[in-house]
Amino acid sequence: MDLRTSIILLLAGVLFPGAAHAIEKKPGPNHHQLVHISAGTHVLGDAGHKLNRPHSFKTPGYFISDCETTNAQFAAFVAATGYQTHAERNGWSLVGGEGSAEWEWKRMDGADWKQPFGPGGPDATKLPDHPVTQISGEDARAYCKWIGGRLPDIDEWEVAARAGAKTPFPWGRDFQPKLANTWNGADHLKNTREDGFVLTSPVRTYPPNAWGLYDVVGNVFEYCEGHPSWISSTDADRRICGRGGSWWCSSHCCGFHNLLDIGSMLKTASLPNQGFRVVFD
Ligand SMILES: [Ca+2]
Ligand SMILES: [Ca+2]
Repeated sequence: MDLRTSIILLLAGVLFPGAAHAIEKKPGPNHHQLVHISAGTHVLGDAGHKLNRPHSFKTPGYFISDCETTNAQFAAFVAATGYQTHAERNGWSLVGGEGSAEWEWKRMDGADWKQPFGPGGPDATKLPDHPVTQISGEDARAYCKWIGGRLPDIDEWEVAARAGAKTPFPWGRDFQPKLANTWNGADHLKNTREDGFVLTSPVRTYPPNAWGLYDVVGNVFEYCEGHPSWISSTDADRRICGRGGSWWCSSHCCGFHNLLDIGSMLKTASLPNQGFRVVFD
């Protein structure tokens, strides 16, 4: 890769007191903007969290995309390779949204990454800066392989998403509905639109974390490699983890829109709230 280094000085201290520092970003392939995560040992998890116990993680360092992979980026992959996603090969996928019961996902014929909610719904080709969705974990891996990267490990994701924070959210201990794209409202029958979006939002809409990563909480769940110890070896073979929650998550349903929770789903399944970001060594 021919990567030119640029320095972006982000006044992160305005949003995250005490966190102001120079953030090094460099352009990667296919218009990715990469944040360098330095070598070091990090303490992750939380003593009060059942699924993500305190543990230390040592890394030699890596680069990670500053935002979720977009429809435009995925379209370039498809144009170059002719790749067909799981949902395209199946001819259907699962959809949900406003007007649904809690946890309700319905089969929709014709739903795929280009039409994440099926024919007549939003057209992803007209939303180039929204995160790509309706791609399976294996589809995401195929994109990463094409571009010379890989998915982040669950701990690599947490190091980058926390950016030094010890709290459940990049901005502190309490959820702030206007700082991330999640589900606003008491249920999925009605969205109160407090954060401005019912479904996905353009990447980089909300303030970044202290290291310049956007949408680590909300917008789309992000596929990660590796599994916590509580996932059985059988499940680990057929499932893939996801982190950070999504536009679909609220405190009443899902609730994984934070820096600590770790979800998982079948690695061949696709959803309209599931995406990924890329890591480069
Ligand atoms: Ca929202
Ligand atoms: Ca996200």
